[in-house]
Amino acid sequence: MAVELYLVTDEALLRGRDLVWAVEEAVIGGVNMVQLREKHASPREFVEKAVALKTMLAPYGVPLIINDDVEVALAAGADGVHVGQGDMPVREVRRRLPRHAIVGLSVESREQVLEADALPVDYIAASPVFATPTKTDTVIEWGIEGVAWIRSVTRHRLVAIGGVKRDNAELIVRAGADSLAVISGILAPESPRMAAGEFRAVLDRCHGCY
Ligand code: 3NM
Repeated sequence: MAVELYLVTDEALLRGRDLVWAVEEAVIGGVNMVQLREKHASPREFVEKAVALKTMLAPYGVPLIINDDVEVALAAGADGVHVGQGDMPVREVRRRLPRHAIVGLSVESREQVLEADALPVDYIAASPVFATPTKTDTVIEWGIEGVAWIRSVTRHRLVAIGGVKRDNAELIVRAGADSLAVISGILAPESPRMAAGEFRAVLDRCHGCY
């Protein structure tokens, strides 16, 4: 399977640009999975943004994942939910969502990786691969070796998140990531379309390199 390019949103990095515009540009550039991550929006704003993104993404066939909010995912008809270790337990998340929903879980320790093997998740996210100013309340820095270790022990799809840039994308894929989750690497540049396209070019060149 081709390596997935997974955009995670961050309102601060939009710098006033429209969310739906920026995400659509990134999709045209090569993003094929999107997570709406809102840390400050009201429930109403969160749902409105989710609905707007879902409406835009549906014709592209790009799934929308909601960070840490099952109610918002259900209200917007999103395709899944991503949770961290302190959020609602994944069995509960799974129970509340439709049968084919995507459930993702961040892993921040070796124990959590091993525990996740018994959990009903569609992917685990090594968080963060590299320390990043975009998320500072982190407890580990997996590094390339950490990604390789996770790959060697988990049965799940593996998403790499945190400090993923064009320059290290190939190394991370070679270490065994199935998906690269990117925030600032795509949303910080002027053109999310060009930035996503540059990641996509690296990933296509690297197709089958793991
Ligand atoms: N974990 P950037 S978001 C490390 O939701 C990390 O689990 C997240 O940002 C999670 O691509 C995030 O700008 C930040 O380094 C990634």
